[in-house]
Amino acid sequence: MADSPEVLQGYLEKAELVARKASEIVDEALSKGERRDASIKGINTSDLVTETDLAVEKFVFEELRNYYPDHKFIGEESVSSGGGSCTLTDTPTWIIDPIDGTSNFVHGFPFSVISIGLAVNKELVVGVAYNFFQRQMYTARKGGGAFLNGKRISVSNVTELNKSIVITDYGSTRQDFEFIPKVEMMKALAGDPGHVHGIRTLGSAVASLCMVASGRAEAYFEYGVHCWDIAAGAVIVREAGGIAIYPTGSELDIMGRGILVAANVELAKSIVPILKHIDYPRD
Ligand code: LIP
Repeated sequence: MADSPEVLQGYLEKAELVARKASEIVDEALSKGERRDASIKGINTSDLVTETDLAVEKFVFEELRNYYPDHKFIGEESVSSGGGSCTLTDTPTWIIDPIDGTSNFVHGFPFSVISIGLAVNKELVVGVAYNFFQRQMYTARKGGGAFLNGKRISVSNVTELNKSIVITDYGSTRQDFEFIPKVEMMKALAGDPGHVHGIRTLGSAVASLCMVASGRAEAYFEYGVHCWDIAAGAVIVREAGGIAIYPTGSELDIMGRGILVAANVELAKSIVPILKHIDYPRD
């Protein structure tokens, strides 16, 4: 019963409501000009956190906990501060990135997303991603299709890599072991052998996934991402007709620190051999 369409639809509607309410916290911070008050939370200046990230995560946790006291929660800021668990069990688990694209938020670059995913029995079943700059609400639940502001979306029908836009990113840690292969992968896609129409970096994994889901880019891949960067967006891509796998071509492992999504199998098959595996510790 836990997976019935009605139950999943109920989860989706609550998550959407909570994301909309949480965006009021962001709007207030933006109106007060607070977005630039960022602290460095990681090993370098590109890994940022703001008071707004923390306030949104707290709000989303509290609201969803009121509805679902028995569910579990994984949130970027709770885990990063050492105060939260990052373990996926069979219990329904909400996986939250309060602001995916924090550096974009700080700069006003309009790709920042409140991201709420849900896994049941370790399977991703609900995704809500709200780009508060662009007022774009992406929603999906397993078996129910994907929507942008209530309108059905679907992936691109391009199957050739050299007619595609591919999104990827540098990530925020940028140590040599990861940075060098990431740049090499971009080179191989933009030049020989890929010759794609374009490589894009948006600074938000969730926004990138939504671009593929809505057919505005053909594929996105990234190593180094965490479960909260990809949980909601993976559901949205799949429900829009795309595929979400691990960059080596195997099944997506949500805790495995990597993702490849593509509009179709043909594109995924062209991209996988060009990618280089980067080994990160699991979430
Ligand atoms: C960011 C991602 C971005 C990725 C960064 C970082 P944050 O999330 O979405 O695309 O490249 O490593 O994880 O930290 O802004 O929530």
